[in-house]
Amino acid sequence: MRPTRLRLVAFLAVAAASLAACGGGSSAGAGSSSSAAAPSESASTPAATAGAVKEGLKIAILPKAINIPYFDAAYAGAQKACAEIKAECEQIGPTQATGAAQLQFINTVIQKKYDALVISAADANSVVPALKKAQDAGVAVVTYDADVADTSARSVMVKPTTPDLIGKSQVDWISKAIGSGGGEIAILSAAATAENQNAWIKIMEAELAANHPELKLVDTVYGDDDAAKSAEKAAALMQSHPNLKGIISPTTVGVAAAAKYISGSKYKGTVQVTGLGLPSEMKAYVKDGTVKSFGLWDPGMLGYLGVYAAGVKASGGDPKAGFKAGDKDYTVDGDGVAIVGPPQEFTAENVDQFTF
Ligand code: RAM
Repeated sequence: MRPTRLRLVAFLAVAAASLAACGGGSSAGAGSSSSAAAPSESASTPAATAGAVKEGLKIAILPKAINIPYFDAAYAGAQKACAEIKAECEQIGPTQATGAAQLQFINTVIQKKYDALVISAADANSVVPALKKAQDAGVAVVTYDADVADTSARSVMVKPTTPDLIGKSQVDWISKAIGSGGGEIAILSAAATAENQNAWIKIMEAELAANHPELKLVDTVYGDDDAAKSAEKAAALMQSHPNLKGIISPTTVGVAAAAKYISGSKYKGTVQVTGLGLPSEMKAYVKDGTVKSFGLWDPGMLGYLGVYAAGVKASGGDPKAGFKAGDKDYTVDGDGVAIVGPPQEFTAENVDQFTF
């Protein structure tokens, strides 16, 4: 994705509109028309859009882990949606981003008889039986951010944008940052069990092989969405690959940790860092020159749409037929996936314009 003035203007326009829809706060909305990835938001009402949402629903939001600003931003969007549909919303979750740690929270949702669960799966496989148990107990299950491997374990999945665009954009950003000389690069991911990062890595590998002979992917390591572990992995990459020219980190925790480490090291200026980060966490590193550009979408919209889809399901409707969130209708594809909109590229010039 090339940063164009047009794209930024379009993004900001929709962000302003979504901000109004999300009621302000710390969330601006992502989602603009793009030839690369049309968001599934639609101006006209799809014929099959699912109907009304009951009031008074009890909805649990379960991120991969709590204490991650990305998921707090997603929860802010969820809370806004809960206020609009008059639901009782609560974010619950472990401090470590693992499927095993999420299991006890899924069980709590069943025991406490929540009407709906909106979950970002830390492990695409291991949470599936518990989610099916939740569905059998009458809990409406929707995934956001990171999906499960067995799609029958959830109703709708709310994805930020297409994996293809997210993967290719990150390769584009590292390629621009390193320049035509190319060199060795590595990926610093989140958990090896996460569906979202794994899908993006697969696309990055294919894109590198097909279109970037100047870049050589020499390693992929996992920081498990833990800041300290991610920083250690970034440092270890430099030891194992002294000629490394760049790190792509497709996780907000990982990219901030890698940028912080490189920024304070002798590698600043020779090792480029990019990936998926929050403007609020990354602005220091684009301003000090460690990072030339990075990207993301508005996490708030994931929580916002996730709650609406869950609300429809918990009210007896089928969000797979399309659903309304705020004043917009969203279409859902054959895999049950709703897409928010394209990613935004952030640079030193525009990073201050974003509030998440
Ligand atoms: C981290 C999480 C999340 C991912 C973002 C980009 O916060 O791993 O799942 O979508 O990064």
